Amino acid sequence: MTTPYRIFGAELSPYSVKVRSYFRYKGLAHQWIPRNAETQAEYQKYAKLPIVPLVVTPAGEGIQDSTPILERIETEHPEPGIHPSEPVAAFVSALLEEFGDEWGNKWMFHYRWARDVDQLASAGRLARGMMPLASEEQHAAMTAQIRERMVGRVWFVGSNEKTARQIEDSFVDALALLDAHLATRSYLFGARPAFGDFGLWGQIYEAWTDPTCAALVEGRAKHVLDWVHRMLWPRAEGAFEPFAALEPTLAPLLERQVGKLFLPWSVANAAALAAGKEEFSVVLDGREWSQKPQKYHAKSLAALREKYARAGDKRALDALLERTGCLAGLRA
Ligand SMILES: N[C@@H](CCC(=O)N[C@@H](CS)C(=O)NCC(=O)O)C(=O)O
Repeated sequence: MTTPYRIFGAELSPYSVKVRSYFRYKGLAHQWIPRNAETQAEYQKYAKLPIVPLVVTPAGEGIQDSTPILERIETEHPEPGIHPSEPVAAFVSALLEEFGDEWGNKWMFHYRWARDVDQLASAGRLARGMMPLASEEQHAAMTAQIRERMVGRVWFVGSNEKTARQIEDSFVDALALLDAHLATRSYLFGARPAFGDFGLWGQIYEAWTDPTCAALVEGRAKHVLDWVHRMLWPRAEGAFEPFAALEPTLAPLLERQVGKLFLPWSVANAAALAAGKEEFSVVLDGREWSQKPQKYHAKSLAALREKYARAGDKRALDALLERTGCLAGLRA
C-alpha cells in the first residue's frame, strides 16, 4: 500500500477544510489528522509556520498555505482538473478563490466572535477538540480562556465597531448573489467544482457551522445551503459551463463584492504596508473602513496580480473586469 498524504488540520479552520474538500474531490488517499497536543510533535517535524493546514506528501515533504497546496497538487494530479479551460472563467475562478480566502475570512471570523451565542458555540467546540476527555468544569474553563483570546483578536481581520456593519452587509449581500447563481447549477462554474469553489466554500461552510450564520444561510439562501453540503464531498456531475452562461449571475458578485469592496480594500492594505503605516482607512462603496494592515494579504495580492499578468489573451477578460470594477486593482 502506498503512503497516503497526511493533512494536519482543524475542523474549525476554513483553510483546513478547504484542503480536505479538495483531496476528497481529487480522490487522493489522505489521512486527516487533527492538530492537537497528541499530534503536535509529528506536526512540528514538517511545519515551517505555526499554522494549519499542513500537508505532508507521501515523500515526506511538508507544504503549507492552502492556495499553493492546491496549485502544487494540481500540477502533480491534474485530473479531474479544477481550472475551467476557458481563460476568462479560469481567471475569475482564481479571483474568487482569493476573494474567498481573504475577504470571506472577514465574514467568518467576524461573525464567529461578534456575538455571545457564536462565541460560546465556537469556543466550546474548540475547547472540546483540544481536550476531548476534559470534565465539564475543565471544559468550561478552557472555553472561557479561548473565548477571551479570540474575541481579543477580531481586530486582526479588520472587524471593529466601524466595520462590523459593513462586514455583515457584505455577507448578506453575497449570500443573495450566490443563491441566485447557484439556483440553476451545482457549483460556481457549472457541474463540477473549480478552484474558486474551494476558497469561497471553506469560509462559508465554517460560518454556517456557527449559530448566527447558520440562521442566515438556512433562512435566506437554500441553494447556498445545498452547495455547502455538496462541497463537503464534491464530485464531478458534468462539465464546466461556458462563461457566457455563468456571467449574468456571476458578474453582479464580481461587481458588488470583489470590485467595490475586496479589491479596493486589498490595494489600500498593500499600500499601507508599503508605507509602513500602523493603521489605514479607505472608502469602500461609500463607507469608511479603518484597520491595522494585514501582512499576508499584500503577498497574496501580488500572487493574484501575477496570475492576471500571465493570463493569455486578455480582450474578453479585461472587458469583464472593467465592467465589474475589478481591472484597476489587478493592474499593478
Ligand atoms: N493563508 C493560509 C492561512 C492559514 C491560517 O490562517 N490558519 C489558521 C487557522 S484557520 C491558523 O493555523 N492559525 C494558527 C493556529 O491555529 O495555531 C492558508 O491559506 O493556509
